[in-house]
Amino acid sequence: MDYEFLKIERQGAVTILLISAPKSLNALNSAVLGEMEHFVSHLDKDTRVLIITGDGEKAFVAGADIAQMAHLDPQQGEEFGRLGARVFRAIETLPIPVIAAVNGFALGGGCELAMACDIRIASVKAKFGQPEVGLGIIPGFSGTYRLPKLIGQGYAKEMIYTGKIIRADEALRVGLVNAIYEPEELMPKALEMAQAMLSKAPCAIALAKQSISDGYDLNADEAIALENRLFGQCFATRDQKEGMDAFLTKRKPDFHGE
Ligand code: CO8
Repeated sequence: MDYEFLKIERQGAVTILLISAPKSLNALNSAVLGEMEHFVSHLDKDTRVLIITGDGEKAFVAGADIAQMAHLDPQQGEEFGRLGARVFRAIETLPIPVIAAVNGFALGGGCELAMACDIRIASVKAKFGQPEVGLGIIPGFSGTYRLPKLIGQGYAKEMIYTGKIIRADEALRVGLVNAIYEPEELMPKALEMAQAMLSKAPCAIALAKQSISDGYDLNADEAIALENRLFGQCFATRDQKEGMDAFLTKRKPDFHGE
């Protein structure tokens, strides 16, 4: 499918998804979200790491599209929120690592998109925030759920109640991003991280992701039981046989994600 608002680049087993709606700083309307939903559900099986970034120098994603939201009624608002939440959840539950390379404004739905990714790295020029209350709405693409989990309730509530916009160094300090880089270094660093993941066993990464993500909301006994079960599943994979044989025979493993 040809996309109007998405650009897709391939670098080996790494796919780079650029959100590209330049007239509105890559704001997410239902057309952009619809394309994202299609892209995620048709992501080819050869992709082993997905990097999401914003097209252009200024914005990752400047939020949900305010012009589209302005005239929604309560039911339409709920439906729009559901659409975004569904797309972001599909990204979050992909069985591969997803890295957000936050190149500029990540506001509202943009910050929420970054939070649905496994890992966030950012340009020093990036800015983050949940400014929704200034528009008379609340974060609607799962931000009230994910932000407190990532940075704790106290600071999440401060950000959401004040709508304040924080700089990249503050996002790093509070743990919203893993690292910040000069703008020109952002994509090379994202690709470097992706390469490190590509050298490891895809099955193991997928199971680790499932254990971390699904285990997070369980109690300790349930989370540990889940890990036990997924750990056991590793031994049903060829990747495990290959990884351990390679170690014992002192050679580099050749993983196939099987
Ligand atoms: N929606 C629609 N258009 C946008 C958005 C947006 N979120 N952000 C920017 N634009 C447009 C501007 O209107 C402008 O268009 P035009 O050139 O036609 O006037 C163009 O992009 C460029 O923007 P600016 O001229 O404003 O650029 P500045 O450099 O002056 O400012 C900012 C950049 C600070 C990013 C500014 O554009 C801004 O504040 N944008 C809005 C940020 C925001 O409030 N985002 C949160 C939106 S709400 C949200 O995301 C809720 C998610 C959950 C939804 C649940 C559904 C029910």
